[in-house]
Amino acid sequence: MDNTNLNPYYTENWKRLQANDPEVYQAIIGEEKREVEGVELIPSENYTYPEVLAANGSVFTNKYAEGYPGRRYYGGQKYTDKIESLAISRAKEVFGCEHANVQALSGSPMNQAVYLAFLKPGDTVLGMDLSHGGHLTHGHPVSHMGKIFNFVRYKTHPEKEGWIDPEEIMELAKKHQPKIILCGYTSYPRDLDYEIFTKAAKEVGALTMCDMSHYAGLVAGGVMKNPFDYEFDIVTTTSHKTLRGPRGGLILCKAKHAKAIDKSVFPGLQGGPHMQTIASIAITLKKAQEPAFKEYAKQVVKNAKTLAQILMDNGVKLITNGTDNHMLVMNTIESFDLGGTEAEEALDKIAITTNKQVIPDDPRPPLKPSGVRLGTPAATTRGMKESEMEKIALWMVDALKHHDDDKKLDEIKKEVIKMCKIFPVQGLNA
Ligand code: DSN
Repeated sequence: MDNTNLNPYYTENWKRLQANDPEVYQAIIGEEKREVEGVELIPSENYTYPEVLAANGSVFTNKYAEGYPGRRYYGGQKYTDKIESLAISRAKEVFGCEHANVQALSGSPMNQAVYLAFLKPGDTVLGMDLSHGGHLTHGHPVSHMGKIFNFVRYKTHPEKEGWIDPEEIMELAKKHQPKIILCGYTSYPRDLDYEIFTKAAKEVGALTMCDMSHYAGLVAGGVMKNPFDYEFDIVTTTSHKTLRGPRGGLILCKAKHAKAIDKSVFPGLQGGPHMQTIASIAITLKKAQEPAFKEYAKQVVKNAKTLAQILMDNGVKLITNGTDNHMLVMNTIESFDLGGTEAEEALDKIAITTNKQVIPDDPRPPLKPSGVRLGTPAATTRGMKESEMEKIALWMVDALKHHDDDKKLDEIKKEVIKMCKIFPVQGLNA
């Protein structure tokens, strides 16, 4: 096929959007400017590849493809089959697993599909408590999954510097006899000892499941442990965090679980897969195999460790006193006598975007928690390294100490914006 006409066509589409719906167009341009102007430190966010932006806005949006490659309920699947098969084989190569389902619409349906594949209502799952690092879909009582299934929660332990306690996992497993033992997290700054979970699962005959959404890119880049090296049954991950892909979900598993997982995703839970996302996932997984991605993953961790060290040198209290991954959880009450919401707002004022975060057993409510969560994937994507992390840490400490001083915050913001100009984001306009 001759692709030479594609570019003018897509440029023309942007012009049409600008002319026909200027409100939406301006919001997109505004968001692009916001993302480039300041430092993005939300650990679950990243700048995706320009190739992914192209594929995500492509004609695959038009196509229904219910079913799986070679077994669809609609005609016209020559190209959808090609890209879904590519995404599946690349996922298996990147993560060393026997089966991959790439159709989950995002993180929540991805985890729901796993529970619904293997559990009956009322069955027990052992997962991490949300304030200690778990996710809503790991069975928080407000989630539908938390109502349908019986989630028992393990915690982290202050007397062990905030780490998971292996004995607690084994005790809870023996006591509650879960069908699934789940690990993985959204706000725990450490790598996991997967044997803790596989041993407990073996003892009680449970399946092992890991939600590595936050750090899948670091697993792909070889800087964090891969749960499949520990014989995990099922591993889930979103594709848009450290992996840098589109907003989607992957369910990876042993071959013996393939049928149950595929049936659970479709027709069990979802209808037509988002083929534009699947095309983008295929692109992302090709990139994840390039040597540059290994360098990226290494730098994400180096940057997080540097950010953590400079913050701690300046009196900041971090959960577990450091990080092994891309993420830091700062106790802002203890460090600055400032709630997480107020800290997030002060950092917004200096063009550093973070998110307020509950800390383990937080006495404060989720919208007014005691901490802030930080991460280095996006800043690393735009080329920032240790020396920029040092500057960012010192600006943050200064801003949080002087959070009431708008003039001071404005001065820092100018410095932040000046630094960001040196690090353009590939494919985005400044
Ligand atoms: N909302 C994501 C995060 O920020 O960690 C998890 O789904």
